[in-house]
Amino acid sequence: MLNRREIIKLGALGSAVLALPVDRVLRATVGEPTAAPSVATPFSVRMPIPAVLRRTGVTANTDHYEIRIREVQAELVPGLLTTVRTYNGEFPGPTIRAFRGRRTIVRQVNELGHNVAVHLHGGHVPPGEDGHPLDVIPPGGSRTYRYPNEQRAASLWYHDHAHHHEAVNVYHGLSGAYLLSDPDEARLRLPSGRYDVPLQIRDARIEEDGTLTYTRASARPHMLVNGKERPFFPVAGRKYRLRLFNHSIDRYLNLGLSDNSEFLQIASDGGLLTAPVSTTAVKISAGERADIVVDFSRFAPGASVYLRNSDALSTENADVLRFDIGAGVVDRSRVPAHLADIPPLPVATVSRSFVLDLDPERNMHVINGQGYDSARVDVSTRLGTTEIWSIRNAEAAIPPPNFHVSHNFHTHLAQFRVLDRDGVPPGPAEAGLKDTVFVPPGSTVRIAVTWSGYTGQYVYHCHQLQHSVESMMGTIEITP
Ligand SMILES: [Cu+2]
Repeated sequence: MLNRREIIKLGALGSAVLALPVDRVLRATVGEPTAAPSVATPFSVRMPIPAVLRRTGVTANTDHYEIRIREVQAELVPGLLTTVRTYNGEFPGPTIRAFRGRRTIVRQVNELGHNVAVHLHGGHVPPGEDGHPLDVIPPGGSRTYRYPNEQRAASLWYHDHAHHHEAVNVYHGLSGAYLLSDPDEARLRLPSGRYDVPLQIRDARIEEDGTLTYTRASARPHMLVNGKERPFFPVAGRKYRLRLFNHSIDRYLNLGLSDNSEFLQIASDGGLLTAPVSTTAVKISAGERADIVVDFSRFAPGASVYLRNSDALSTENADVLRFDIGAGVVDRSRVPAHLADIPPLPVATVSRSFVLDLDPERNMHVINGQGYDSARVDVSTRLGTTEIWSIRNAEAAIPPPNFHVSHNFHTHLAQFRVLDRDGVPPGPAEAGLKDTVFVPPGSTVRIAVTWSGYTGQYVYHCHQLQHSVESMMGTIEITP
């Protein structure tokens, strides 16, 4: 069920509109968007760091939390109020800090007028705790999710996943960071505490009256970092761990520093890489994460450098965040040459193919010719099986950025390994544990995935969320 504003925005075509790609729908119903609203003086507001959620209870091995999912007005742009959907009134949601070996229990209360489901993206959790698209919290209801936190340290995130609502809900604010740490990572003495900062980056279209408009990617010029339009962030002249999250509903980001200088990538979706990778850019599609370490001591105090998206659309702002460098401070953190061991890949015994394509008759994004049907099991496997999945984007090889024909691929439950892209093994930054992988038009990505830990049904899907809304999603059932 859409709210009134969404129905108006989508041209009052009713629920059938949900089956159509948003770009086509919006072109047909509201025409080409007008020029980008000029709402913001860039870099005029300080970037907030979302508060760490306070526990409501604690036992020997468990941390308890409660979150109320509700609509509030937030100041994404100075002087404008925007109606957003939030976890606990915060945009983005509060950061949940979790620790391997301690359970996290979160009671989620739905105070919105439509269904929600909370998915822990990247989490290795039982099926009943996964926030399955049809396992929803109705309006006025509540649900308690239990996360075992038995996986390695990683920058996970939580976001809405209620089927047909996920794209609009995430776009309107239902996402937050879930930072899982462990003793192996703590021992490394990476930058920590106030020098370990999540940067939750996403696009938006904010009208001159503050309205956040759900529209196609090319009409969303505004870039938010931790809920503010192009903010600035004062940093000390030392090393920072920056956890980059792409919380956009569909665009990818190609992030680097405006002086094109090198930094270190230390982690991907599923946690630390084996070794730091020196690079000038990290590319993350919707839902992916990359942790980087930037040493600001090489800049003079008083200097500034921007975090720049070098694949920005022409309609969009490329510089998303300005770092203002302050005085140098004592820095005892380090980035060791060896970060973590990645478990060896078990021998794969099953191979499967997934073709991501547009069904021209139904004008829907589909996998292997079929749209999502919760009553159908698309893949059945035995617990503990390692499989090679070949994922092909059959759309014509139109070079990105084109968010209509780009896809990516996200598996629930499992962290996988990328084997190759069009036959070429991945670079070191993509050789760690992943839960989401970019699949550009015309390309094939092969992954190896082990289905371990839990039996039951999970989904896999394109994380360009309007595509999963349209039904680019399937069900895997893991049997004993
Ligand atoms: Cu897609």
